[in-house]
Amino acid sequence: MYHMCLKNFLPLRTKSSLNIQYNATISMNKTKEKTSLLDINKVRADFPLLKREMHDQPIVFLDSAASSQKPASVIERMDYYYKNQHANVHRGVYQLSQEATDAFEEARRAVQSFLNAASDKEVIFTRGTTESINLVASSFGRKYLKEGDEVLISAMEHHSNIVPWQLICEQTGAHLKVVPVNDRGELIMEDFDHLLSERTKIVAMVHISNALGTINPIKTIIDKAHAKNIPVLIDGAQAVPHQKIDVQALDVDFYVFSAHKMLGPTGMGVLYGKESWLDAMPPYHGGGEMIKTVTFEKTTFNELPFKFEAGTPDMAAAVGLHAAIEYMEQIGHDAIQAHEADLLAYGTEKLQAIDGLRIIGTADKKASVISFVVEGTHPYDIGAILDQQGIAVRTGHHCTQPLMDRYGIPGTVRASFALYNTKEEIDKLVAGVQRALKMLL
Ligand code: C6P
Repeated sequence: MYHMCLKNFLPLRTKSSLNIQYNATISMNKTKEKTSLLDINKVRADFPLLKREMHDQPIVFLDSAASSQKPASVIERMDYYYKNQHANVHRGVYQLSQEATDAFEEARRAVQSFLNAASDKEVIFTRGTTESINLVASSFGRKYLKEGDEVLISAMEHHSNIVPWQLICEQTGAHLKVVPVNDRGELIMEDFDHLLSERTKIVAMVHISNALGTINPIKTIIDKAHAKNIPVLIDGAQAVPHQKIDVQALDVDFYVFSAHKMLGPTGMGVLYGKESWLDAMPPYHGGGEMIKTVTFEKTTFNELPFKFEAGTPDMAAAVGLHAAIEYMEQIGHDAIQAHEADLLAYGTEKLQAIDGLRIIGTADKKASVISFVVEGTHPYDIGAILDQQGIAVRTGHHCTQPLMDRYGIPGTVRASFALYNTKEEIDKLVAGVQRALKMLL
């Protein structure tokens, strides 16, 4: 499976012969019993950054939807990689390169298992959700889109799931169609049904909205699209940190996410794609690693997944993502989900009790994101005053400008909760907002 020339030289090597001993934290974690309840003090102790102070107060980090903090096991794993395992992958005949390659490919298999993908060929490493979507839009679009075809997205998409499709539509003459959302921030499924037509060549929808927290009915969307032989891409950037994803049970064609929102490193993302689609699609970037043979007349391409991984990949980030997966699985998806649901219910109750505060996004099914506006104030001012109290929230349009236009607002204040947040932190947020409103109104 590795680079052609390597195959001829390397002896088969078992994992145990690598004798990797980096991970005191990870192996300790592996032996711990999985518990259904999350031990919040232990979890917090795993995240070095949470010990920081901000403006002379313990930091209250409520911006994990933008990027989560990292447990020590992820940081240490990457440190170990650079100190002990680094060499370029798939290229060297020497032992160190093979060790780096093994660590990198083990990370791919960890992602395969994390998503329950049928094969590791279906796991493409990218720089993040944005690059994964650009890859599909460009590669799928160049092959399958033509004048008059349609790409179906929704009104709650992140710019990353709008702009790449606009670019390919401009090049091919295809059109972008948009499923609207209701006042609560839910997709209007009757409109989805009407917009899904024989002209639709691909559906691209967000699993969980970063701005509203809405959890979309993606299984229904996939089934309805498949009933008309239309493939579906799901933007899972905000879903993987919060819930178990099973790409085979979903029968999804493409599922994309970023490592940095799920406790892993920045600059690393995943494109899951069904092998049949990835096989049929042309390469995205050209360069080293993605080729089989090159002459000035013609290039033939490498097999999956390497066909889509041009150039030297980010090996340290891949092993960091592997460590993040191990950490999340050790805590357990059920425990993470239960903890975050508790925080969401608590935060919603407390925040909506504040006079004049309006939550944007009140869907029945929500993840741990609370976006809000307060009559007579600008989100930026609230965010800046919260920052002075050591509370980090995101303010603005959250890269969903069309969605903000839909609600007639310039942006929101967004608090997003992760497995390491507490109700005490939500109390601080509520007190902080009240203090801000006293100053602003
Ligand atoms: N949303 C937020 O604060 P990248 O930047 O490629 O890792 O992820 C892009 C992206 C795509 N889809 C969704 C649903 C997202 O939430 C994001 C990133 C961050 O909400 C930064 S804008």
